[in-house]
Amino acid sequence: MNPPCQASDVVRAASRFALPGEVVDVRRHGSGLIHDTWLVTCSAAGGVARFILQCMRIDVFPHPDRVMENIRRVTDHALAELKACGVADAHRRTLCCVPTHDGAWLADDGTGGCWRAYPFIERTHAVDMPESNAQVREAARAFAGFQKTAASLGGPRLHETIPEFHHTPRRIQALEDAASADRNGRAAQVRDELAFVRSHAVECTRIADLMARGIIPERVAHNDTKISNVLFDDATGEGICVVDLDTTMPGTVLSDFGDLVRSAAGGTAEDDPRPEANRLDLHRFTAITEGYLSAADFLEPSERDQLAFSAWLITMECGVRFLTDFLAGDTYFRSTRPGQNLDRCRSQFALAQSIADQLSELERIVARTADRQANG
Ligand code: GN1
Ligand code: MG
Repeated sequence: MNPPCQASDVVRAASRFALPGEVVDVRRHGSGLIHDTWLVTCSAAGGVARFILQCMRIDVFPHPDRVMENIRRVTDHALAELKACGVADAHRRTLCCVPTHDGAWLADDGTGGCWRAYPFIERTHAVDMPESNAQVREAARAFAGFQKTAASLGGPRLHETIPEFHHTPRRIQALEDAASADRNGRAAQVRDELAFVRSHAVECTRIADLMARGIIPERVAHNDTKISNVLFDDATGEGICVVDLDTTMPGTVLSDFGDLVRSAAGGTAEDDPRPEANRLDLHRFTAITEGYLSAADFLEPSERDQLAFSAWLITMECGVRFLTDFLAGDTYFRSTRPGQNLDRCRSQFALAQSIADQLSELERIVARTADRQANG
């Protein structure tokens, strides 16, 4: 993990990008667990202009140039589609990259830091915890819209910036490896969590198997659809832009639906130390399903049938990843207190259990919503 950046590093990095005027303010931004993200305010003709600058984690994304190539292709395509449809505020509805003075998309700061810049989309906000059913419906619609646009991207297959990112069986294998190595002497503390994973290891192969057999199609997916990765318009509440595109790459759209349920339909923050409080809210799940299906008209029946299951799977997988990082010594997910990754893991496993307990009802909600939408 890179050491956290200082404000002076951000100002130095900002000087490399084609930003207007002088930097007048820099401050940390957002709640991401990977990159170091800053909001940079510059003086500009007639006022100020704001930008997001990010120092990327090279240990997580070893080929940042490929990440940027994917993002450039996907966002250029989205902007062209929006313009072709005559959308007036097209620049507020997709991320756009800001080049460096010499026309590159990344700036290496000479001390191992690798930076990129985006215009900040004004008059929008993001949330870590959803505030209403209407808001999660909007988030789901926005992610489905993003998938739909990405589906018409021409050209070669996007780079796999993190191979097998949502291959759950491989994630379980990595957990088993970390448990056997037990480099930090923590395995004894997590016997119950390891037993929980082992008791579900067979079900965790389902989507990987269906993809290997060609029953679930490979599509461009966002792959990191936490609710905090949607920007909502301040005035209308509409989910207008999807951000955090580093993992946009080939995968299954089921991961996106599942991860939105995980992050927006449970009862608590991801790291809440009271795991039992993280229970699936059926109203939130219904709203996500309605929003998602209203825009995801490309889905095949084989995908629709696995939507509810995929919410369970991605929640398990995320818990597995937090547990792996706890065993490995908290080197992947940024944490601010000891035991935070274990709390995150326990909270995910509690939510997964709550989803499993209600799975038949969730499947009925998906089927009913699809029928209603098909019959107008
Ligand atoms: C990470 O960067 P951020 O916070 O959006 C992680 C996701 C996890 C998420 C859990 C590249 O996302 O896969 O679901 O934390 N991103 C990467 O909060 O590993
Ligand atoms: Mg992310």
